[in-house]
Amino acid sequence: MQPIHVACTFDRAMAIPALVLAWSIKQAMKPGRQIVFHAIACEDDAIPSDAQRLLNSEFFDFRPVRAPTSALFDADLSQSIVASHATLVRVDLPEIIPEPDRILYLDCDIIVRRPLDALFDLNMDGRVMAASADYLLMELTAGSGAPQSKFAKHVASLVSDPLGYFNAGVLLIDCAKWRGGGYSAQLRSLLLSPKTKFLFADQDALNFVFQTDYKRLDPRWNAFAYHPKPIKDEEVAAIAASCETDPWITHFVGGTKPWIKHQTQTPQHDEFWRMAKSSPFYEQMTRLSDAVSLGPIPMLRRAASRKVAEFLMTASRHLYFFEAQVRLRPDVSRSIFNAAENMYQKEIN
Ligand SMILES: [Mn+2]
Repeated sequence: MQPIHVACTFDRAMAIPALVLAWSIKQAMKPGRQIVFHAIACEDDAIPSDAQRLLNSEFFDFRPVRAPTSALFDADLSQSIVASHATLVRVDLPEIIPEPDRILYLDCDIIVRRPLDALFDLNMDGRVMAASADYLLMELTAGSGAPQSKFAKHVASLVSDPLGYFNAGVLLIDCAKWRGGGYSAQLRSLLLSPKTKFLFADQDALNFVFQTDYKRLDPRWNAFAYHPKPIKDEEVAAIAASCETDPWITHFVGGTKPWIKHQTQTPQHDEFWRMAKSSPFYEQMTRLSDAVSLGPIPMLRRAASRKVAEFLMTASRHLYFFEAQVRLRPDVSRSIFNAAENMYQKEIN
């Protein structure tokens, strides 16, 4: 049986979370199946020198890889809410790691809670890649009468079916088909000279290229740690509930990184810290957390303005219904909603 090949890409800021991710995979796996974890670093000294010794075992092979120089590091990210170039390296994975038939790409803001065999061995129905649809976007675009968010509009401009827009934090790649289709080169050139605004950098580029032509994963393979409440759309509410009670892979999306204290708390934070604590990287993780978190006063200020933004979003929804009732054009609610959304994005990123 071929080994399970997992890869993640990161810079210094995400190296320790990547090691906790590797540790979580090791804890979740049943002995017997070989795991190769390709840790692709964008700086020479990003990975602590003892990581390999601390992680390797009979069934677990931690392989540090230095990302090759790439034109992607010159991509202009000023239009994007993604700050780091390290994430872009994922589009080059099948070229950087030549040997496997399949690669499971995972973001570094993830912990794995299930053996990965069922995901890695999945029947991909001949598709180049598999991913999970962004179910929170379904809530934003569902016909609930809420003012359409900037994010939902952005996605509608990018793909023909917004409900098929996928989150690229968990990607299963058929390497032969990927290489045969020349996708790395295609995505690189899109990212270097975008034809449209890529708010989410390579995730947008991937969606732009594949549209709905991918194998859909069970959402529990990419369960978001945070769900806004209440969720109006019934289908989305059911997905969110299943992700909250039994996430197979937990993804700390957006501003919910457990090691950044001023970001949003989630029900999965405790489990993240239990995992970090059981790993050999706990001290490094707490040091990282202290270094990147705001002190108590700015933290309170942030929490307060997050509440204001959330209040404005809710208020704009009610105003929208009122405007619809009296047949006004829903411009006031929309501008309040957009202002609140901008404010919120600033707070959580
Ligand atoms: Mn992520």
